[in-house]
Amino acid sequence: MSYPVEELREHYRMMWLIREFEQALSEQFSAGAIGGTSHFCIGQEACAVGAVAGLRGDDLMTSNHRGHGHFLAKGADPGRLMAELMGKADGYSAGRGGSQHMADFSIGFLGSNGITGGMIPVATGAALSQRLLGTGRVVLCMFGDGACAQGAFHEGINMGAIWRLPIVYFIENNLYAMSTPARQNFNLERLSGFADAYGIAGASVDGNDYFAVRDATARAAEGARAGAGPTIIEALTYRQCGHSKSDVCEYRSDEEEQRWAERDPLGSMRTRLLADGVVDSAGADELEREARAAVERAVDFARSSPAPSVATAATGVFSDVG
Ligand SMILES: Cc1ncc(C[n+]2csc(CCOP(=O)(O)OP(=O)(O)O)c2C)c(N)n1
Ligand SMILES: [Mg+2]
Repeated sequence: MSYPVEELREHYRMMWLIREFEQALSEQFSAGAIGGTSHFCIGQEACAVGAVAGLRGDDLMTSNHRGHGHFLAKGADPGRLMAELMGKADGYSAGRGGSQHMADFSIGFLGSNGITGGMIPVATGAALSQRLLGTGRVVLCMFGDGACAQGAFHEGINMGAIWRLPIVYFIENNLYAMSTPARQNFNLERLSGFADAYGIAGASVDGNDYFAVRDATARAAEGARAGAGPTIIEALTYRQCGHSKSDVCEYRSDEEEQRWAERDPLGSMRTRLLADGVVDSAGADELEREARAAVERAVDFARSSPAPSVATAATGVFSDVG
């Protein structure tokens, strides 16, 4: 499929913004501005941006523990996200949710969740609600290969399939669940093969290729919107970082990491956009600069945001201290 030039430029900028955001976040951890841990999506930017690009603007989305890129691609404000990660009052969840509990219903982002596979039943329920309300909206449900070994995956997808719900189940197969290789976790070569078991459509695509991801997601979303039911998309990708901040990836070989670094999604997107005349080299540099500047502004905003006041400690949480 061919896409408007302005959109492609914007999406290239967004892929860079996500990369720069994660790198800035890592620096903020090192500087002591953020405690705890986080899961970066460096290397998986084409999945986030390509999948969201395959949706209609008012479609819905759910995410997982590796969700900053998903949220930004769906339209989150980088400053408010960074503030959330720093535990500040201007954060999306007033600093209470942090990295794995982000949500903004106003942009159709229903939430992320640290429970592996935890959002699959939630997303399936959201798709049922859209069907009942007759909104014409589709739900994009993003999760990792590891989630496919969870009961929630099988129960959720079976329901989505029997009710032909408007949902796209999107597996970011980055080849590992923590240190466990997908080939040890599953007796299937391709995780889209699960689709056969539930009688729905399935496709495996190059998850480092924005265009392959966008085409597949658009096809699945439009099919779901038209009543054809769910699709399982498996996007093959690689996290160019540890599982979480403290992981030094002893279970991966240098050769494997090098091979995937050569297939960096940002590099191949740039090459493709130059080859197609969407941008020239100076134009691509400018988009990269803009992304960097946007992340610098986000960090400044978050650092100057106030800490939540003690008086609000009991608001916006489930348990009542009173
Ligand atoms: C129910 C549950 N079991 C175990 C964990 C611990 N855990 C956190 S992330 C993770 C691996 C997830 O792998 P995958 O779904 O492939 O996502 P990736 O981290 O590769 O993006 C596990 C097992 C958890 N959070 N929830
Ligand atoms: Mg994984």
